[in-house]
Amino acid sequence: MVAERTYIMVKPDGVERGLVGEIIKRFENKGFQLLALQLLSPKREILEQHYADLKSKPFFGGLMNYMTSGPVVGMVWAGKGVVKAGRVLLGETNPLASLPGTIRGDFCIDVGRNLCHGSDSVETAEKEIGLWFPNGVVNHERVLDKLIYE
Ligand code: DAT
Ligand code: MG
Repeated sequence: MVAERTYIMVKPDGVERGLVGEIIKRFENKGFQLLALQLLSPKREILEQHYADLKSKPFFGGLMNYMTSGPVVGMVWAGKGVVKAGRVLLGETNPLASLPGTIRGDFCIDVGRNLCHGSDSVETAEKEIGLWFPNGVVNHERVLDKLIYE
């Protein structure tokens, strides 16, 4: 029923700190639908593609070291406006600028340890979903949708 999808990833610090369930819970509570979920230790190559637009940034090396420091949990969430709303749930890139009530606002401090990733546009989301889930995701019409959408 709802076509919009986003790629949400719990970064190594979030996995290590045991915040996977907390982050999933916020997307579930909102009413978004989980379409895919994986725990994996990402290779540099996939991260270089994922963060291709940041390659020239001075923090790129640090970002690569951080993102390869442990396993990540990647997810695909679907729902009306999920790309933008997903980023609202995550908070600002800089956790100190994130309001309480957001994931980054509630659980972290440094931009280089900001716990989670969320796609920044519908186009980017589809690219990221293709990159991280090359075998596709489930396509399931939820019974619950009748209670979430009018
Ligand atoms: P976002 O993750 O909010 O989409 P982004 O795509 O601009 O932000 O950057 C990707 C990640 O790179 C971000 O989550 C953390 C890191 N990063 C961004 N800006 C940074 C900076 N100024 N210093 C250190 N790390 C930074
Ligand atoms: Mg980004």
